[in-house]
Amino acid sequence: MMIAKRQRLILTLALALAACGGADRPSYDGGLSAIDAGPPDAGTRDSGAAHDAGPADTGAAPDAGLDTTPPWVTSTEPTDDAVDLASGSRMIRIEFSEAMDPSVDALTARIMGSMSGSQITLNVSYGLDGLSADMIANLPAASRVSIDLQALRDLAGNTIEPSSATTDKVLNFRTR
Ligand SMILES: [Ca+2]
Ligand SMILES: [Ca+2]
Repeated sequence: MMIAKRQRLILTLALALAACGGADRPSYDGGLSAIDAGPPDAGTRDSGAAHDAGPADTGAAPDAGLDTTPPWVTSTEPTDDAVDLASGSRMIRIEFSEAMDPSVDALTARIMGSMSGSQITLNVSYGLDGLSADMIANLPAASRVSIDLQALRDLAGNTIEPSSATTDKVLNFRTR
């Protein structure tokens, strides 16, 4: 009687353990022989981490998948639509919601007014964290300047979306 009861208990434990070890068990990483502790997902396996919805990689860390969130501009200096700015050499700074692709290293400024219709190329220099971009522009007097920001993109290649800092994705200002 006691033995039969014990066997039933063992069987129940074995069934419970089998139910625990399903698709959620961490798997070995093919690249670095480390256990991938990340949650499994519906993505495609690659040669790196086992549970990975993103592009092929060789890292051991689980991959959160492709970044499809567009970055946006959080602030600019000067602010969009600023007027009455001093002419001459000036630092322009743009700050972003996430790190940006530093390979986009030039923007075009269109200038209307005293130098009507001219364009200048601005060399873009990013902060170490990629969250800010600086450029120096030599601004003519009595001009309207517009810098199109649509070439900028995050590290996954998403272009910027409108934000309160730049509703039209173009930084505009005027010099006196
Ligand atoms: Ca993004
Ligand atoms: Ca604007």
